[in-house]
Amino acid sequence: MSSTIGISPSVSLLQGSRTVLGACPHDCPDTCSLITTVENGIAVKVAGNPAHRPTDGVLCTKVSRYTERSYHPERILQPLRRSGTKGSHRYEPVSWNDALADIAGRLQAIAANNPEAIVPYSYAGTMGLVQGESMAARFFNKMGASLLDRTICSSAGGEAMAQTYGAKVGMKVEFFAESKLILIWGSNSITSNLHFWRLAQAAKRGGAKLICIDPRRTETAEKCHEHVQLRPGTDAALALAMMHELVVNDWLDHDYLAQHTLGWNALRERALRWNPERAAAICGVTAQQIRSLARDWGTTHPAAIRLNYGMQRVRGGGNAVRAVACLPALTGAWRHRAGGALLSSSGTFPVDKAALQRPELLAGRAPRTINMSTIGDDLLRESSPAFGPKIEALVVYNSNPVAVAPESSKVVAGFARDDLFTVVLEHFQTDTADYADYILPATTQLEHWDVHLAYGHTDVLLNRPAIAPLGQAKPNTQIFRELAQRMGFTEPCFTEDDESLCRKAYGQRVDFNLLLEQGFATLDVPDAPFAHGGFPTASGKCEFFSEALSRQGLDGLPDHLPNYEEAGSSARYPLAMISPPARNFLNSSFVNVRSLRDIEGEPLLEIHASDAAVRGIASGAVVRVFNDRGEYRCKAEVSARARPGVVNGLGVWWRKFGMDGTNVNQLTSQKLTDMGRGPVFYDCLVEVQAA
Ligand SMILES: Nc1nc2c(c(=O)[nH]1)N[C@H]1C(S)=C(S)[C@@H](COP(=O)(O)OP(=O)(O)OC[C@H]3O[C@@H](n4cnc5c(=O)[nH]c(N)nc54)[C@H](O)[C@@H]3O)O[C@H]1N2
Ligand SMILES: Nc1nc2c(c(=O)[nH]1)N[C@H]1C(S)=C(S)[C@@H](COP(=O)(O)OP(=O)(O)OC[C@H]3O[C@@H](n4cnc5c(=O)[nH]c(N)nc54)[C@H](O)[C@@H]3O)O[C@H]1N2
Ligand code: SF4
Ligand SMILES: [Mo]
Repeated sequence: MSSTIGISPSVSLLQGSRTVLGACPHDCPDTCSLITTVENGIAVKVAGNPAHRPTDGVLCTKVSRYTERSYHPERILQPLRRSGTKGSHRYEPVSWNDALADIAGRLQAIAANNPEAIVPYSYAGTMGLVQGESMAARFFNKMGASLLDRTICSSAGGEAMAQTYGAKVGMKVEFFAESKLILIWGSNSITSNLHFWRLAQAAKRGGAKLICIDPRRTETAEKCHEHVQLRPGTDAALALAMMHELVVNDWLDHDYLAQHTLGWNALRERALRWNPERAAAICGVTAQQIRSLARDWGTTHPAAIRLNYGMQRVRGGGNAVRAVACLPALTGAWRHRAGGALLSSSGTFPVDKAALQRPELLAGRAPRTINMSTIGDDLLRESSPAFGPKIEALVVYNSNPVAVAPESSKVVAGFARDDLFTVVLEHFQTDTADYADYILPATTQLEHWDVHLAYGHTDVLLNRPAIAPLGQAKPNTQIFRELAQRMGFTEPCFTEDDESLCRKAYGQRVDFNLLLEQGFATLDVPDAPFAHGGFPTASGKCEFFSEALSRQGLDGLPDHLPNYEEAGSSARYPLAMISPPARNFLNSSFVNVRSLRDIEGEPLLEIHASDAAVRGIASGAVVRVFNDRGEYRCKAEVSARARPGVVNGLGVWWRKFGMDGTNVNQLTSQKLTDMGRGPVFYDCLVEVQAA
């Protein structure tokens, strides 16, 4: 290999082209290792790295077309200043100098009065630790701006994991390939966790049974041996009834329970109240299905659960994840390396957040926290002692809240406020950029440094820039560096460069030379992490009973909490709507990539034949989907993917590409989950009419 610094010189010499090792930046569990081929300074191809085991040389359709996104003719390549009313899409080019000077001046004026009136808004448009919360966090910490509670995706499940296992940790993903039973629970792996699906296929070839637990008959559900098509928001009831069966049939690992769990007696008592008939009535499946599922779980070894975030986007989402996460301990599944459960592996990564974010820049201040999931309401709030100052400025990066945040009518009204100063760092003129005072051109992953963790495997990845920044684009870090300078922030940490930030992220805990050489480094994690207990909880045990939850006044044991908007509870809005990801988009990213949008066609609502028939809706008809929060037009597809009483509105389209300039979040609510303060996108009642 010699000193290839992640670039292959042999290729470079022979063909005038070179390859550069990178990492997929998108919010996907798989965090693939990328090989970008560059010819004459232009990236011509992005491929999966065959040397990286989790990637296995394969990328999803979206990222194999990455050059189409990076060189998109509509990339924003110079700073833009608004020249029309908000939302009117009228912008004029402006120099970096003028843009930064004006932005710094505006922020300084607000900060002089109260810096908490300034709010950063960001999520995982890139999961990079450097282009995410490093220089940006330093900048907002120094200013004393409001903090952002980054809840929009996984905080209910994350909190549930923390209160059960102690952190977001679980099985090593590669060993799913050796399991004999896999429950794919609240996850459409083929769409959103493709590399896990390849492992599940390997297990299947080895004789494993695959069972999918999902209200939608997804492409994943179709390819499993069984599909338990429950109602949304009923997973805890199902898990408790499984426990009931494990107890009455004594499919328990008594030794594991005694040594490595906390609260078994109490959980056992609770489970005994959940016979399969009771759960069946709630879940909308048969008691026989539940008995069979429990028998499979209780009698097959090794057995594993791949749960994903789909189940936690409802009121009781945290409880649901906790209930499911308990199951492997009942049967001692953790004893085998191919047994246990995995929601997210991100808690395994020893990231030195403080080195990246420098919380000491807060200098003793404790700014208020804004929850990103209620940005609609919060942008419309006046100053008050409880809330703090009215929000006067928003700086958005790595996120598209106008499209992805719940209850869009409020979000749009908030972003449209004339007295709000909004800066958006973006690649494209997204729905959110439409409301910006300034749009600043950001680099893509092909153009900047970054270092990554993953939530679906346990390898650290390094991303090297493959090409120079396009146009006048700058990395997020550089934009915040230059803003910091104009704000007069003189600490040396505001001049640290990206490569140095990449090194800081893991410090000595990961071999940076190895990252430079091969693009990834595998963390040292035991094959069967909890075979002998040792959970990272205070007790060291799997906590069925959580003292911490109990102290917060919550139930210390997992339980079924009905949805806020429970199916059958409203005559006006009788249908439950879920809005899971579309296969060729990644949240709202890629919606503007023509070839991918063409595959998705139009915004779609899947509806069961019986629900369509009573409403006179034919497949292909344009429908109005509505509730008290709003209305959304899309195309109906009468489809066996929908169960009776549940419609599937596939997400997350850019509003401006929708039929009437809206998307599915027109209908979702800003209520929050039982734990983790997360959004409840899939806890949503609607009615549907032919338009
Ligand atoms: N192609 C593609 N890949 C993606 C994404 C994308 O948008 N597109 N999004 C990425 C992101 S941000 C994330 S967080 C991850 C994971 O994203 P997730 O939101 O977990 O997405 P899915 O894997 O599609 O799993 C959701 C599944 O849960 C089902 N579901 C809905 N409600 C319930 C319920 O109450 N109970 C149960 N059991 N199932 C339910 C849905 O029908 C769907 O099939 O995927 C990432 N990968
Ligand atoms: N109804 C409904 N709504 C949902 C969901 C759902 O299932 N249903 N899923 C939810 C989930 S799980 C999530 S995670 C959120 C996701 O919501 P977001 O985190 O907002 O994700 P994206 O929609 O992908 O938007 C990310 C934006 O970041 C930009 N970006 C990417 N890289 C960079 C960079 O390096 N610099 C800068 N400045 N910008 C960059 C991209 O161009 C893109 O516009 O959506 C949530 N919304
Ligand atoms: S989106 Fe996921 S599957 Fe696709 S390349 Fe990125 S990490 Fe891999
Ligand atoms: Mo997400």
